[in-house]
Amino acid sequence: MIQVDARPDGFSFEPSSTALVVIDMQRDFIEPGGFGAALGNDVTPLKAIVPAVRRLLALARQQSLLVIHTRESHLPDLSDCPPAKQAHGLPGMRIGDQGPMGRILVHGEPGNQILEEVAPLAGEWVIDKPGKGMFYATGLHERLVARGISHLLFAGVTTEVCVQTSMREANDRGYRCLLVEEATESYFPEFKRSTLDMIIAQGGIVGRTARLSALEAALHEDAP
Ligand code: C5J
Repeated sequence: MIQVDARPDGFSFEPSSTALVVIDMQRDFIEPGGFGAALGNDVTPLKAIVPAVRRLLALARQQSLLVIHTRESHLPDLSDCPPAKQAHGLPGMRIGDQGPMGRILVHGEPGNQILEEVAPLAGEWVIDKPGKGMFYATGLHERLVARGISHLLFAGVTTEVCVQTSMREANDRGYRCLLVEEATESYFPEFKRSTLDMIIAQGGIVGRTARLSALEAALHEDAP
């Protein structure tokens, strides 16, 4: 059993029943010249977590954890995008509109791809999700149950939207969750801080958070 020094208290997991979930590390959210930047967001803090996500991926791969990557992604005909979701956002910059890197949040478009630096390897799961959360309309829960996964380590963007939604959905479905603090980011620093605070409040109401170094130390201590 791996024991991680986490907040508000420890997080224990068996690698064989744990998956790393990397949420939406997509060009449109992270690269200058993408959809996120076109909305007026500073993408610099998001780009800055790439080395931490790479370290986390390396660690997970070394330990043979299941690795899952998600993309916020809709079918080209938007049949999987409820009108209420499509109606959100600035006019001309909504899901399916032409953005700076192709149609916004549409499967197969250049901006919808995962950054090369953190790209999935063969055999890793890639989940295209039409929601903010990773369980809505993806069949992921059934796949995780079939695989015997009970614990999830989270990374990715943005902390308060798709990461937090996925973590809450996961906790409701019975998974124990840990968010790796340096491997997640928001366009709004105060939203990231608040999300971490929300997760660990009230005895860790939806999970735990930990520094990447704490996870690395725990896994290396356990190494033969
Ligand atoms: C957003 C996401 N922020 N991946 N998506 O719309 O968090």
